[in-house]
Amino acid sequence: MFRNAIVRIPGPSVTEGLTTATLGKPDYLKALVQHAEYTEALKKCGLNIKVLEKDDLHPDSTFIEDVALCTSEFAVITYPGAESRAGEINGISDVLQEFYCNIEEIISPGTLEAGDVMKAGNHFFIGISSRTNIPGSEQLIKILEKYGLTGSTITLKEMLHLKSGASFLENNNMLVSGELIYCRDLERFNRIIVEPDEGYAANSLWINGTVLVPAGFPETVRKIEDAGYSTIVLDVSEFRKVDGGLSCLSLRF
Ligand code: CIR
Repeated sequence: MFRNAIVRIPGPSVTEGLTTATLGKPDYLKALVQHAEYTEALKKCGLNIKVLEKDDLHPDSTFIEDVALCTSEFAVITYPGAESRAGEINGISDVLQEFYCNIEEIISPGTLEAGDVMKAGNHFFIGISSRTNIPGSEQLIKILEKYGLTGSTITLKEMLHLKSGASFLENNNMLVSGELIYCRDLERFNRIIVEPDEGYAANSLWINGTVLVPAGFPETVRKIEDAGYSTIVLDVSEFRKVDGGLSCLSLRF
């Protein structure tokens, strides 16, 4: 169960966030409204929310998931692989100290963005991507092992982050899409396949028994509900324009 979440309000520069999408620029005011609705949904799921002020120097800073891995016992400050995102970690340590005694960090030459880290029980899958490298993954696995946990890597060819294409929904259920559908390492889970035309919805978010799903993907909502979950559908269209999904918008622990 999660108790807390940390979110960061997007700044106007979110319109300049890194992207591979061709959906146009985000509308800032709409992004603010969608962010507020997202935060409300987390509250509805029972989480206490810490809201961080905008960091307009860093266009992608609202995607706070990438700069830290938060577990029940410890947190890890990451080392973002995207150069423009490196400065986002400044100040994160102070925030995490309010919640954690044990704070670890990834250091250069390791790079790691926590959008590439998917927890499934006591095991953590780490995507090797354009943002997360082998040294970063090795550092994280060592940290995990120090706390009695395990980690392993999955090499990505197409996805931005591992969780762009897979989401663990607890109870051994996992949403998978695209290149991850036939991934051997994920075969032991009950895989719920997200069809190509709904691929964005593979980044859905389990919070204490409820699954947040992006708006516009009815087939995936149906599959998640058929698996026994209640869902909350949220419009995150403005974040999608800069490759952001539901998980990226918060740290949960
Ligand atoms: C980026 O490219 O870094 C941001 N525009 C989107 C980050 C998405 N984060 C995530 O999937 N965890």
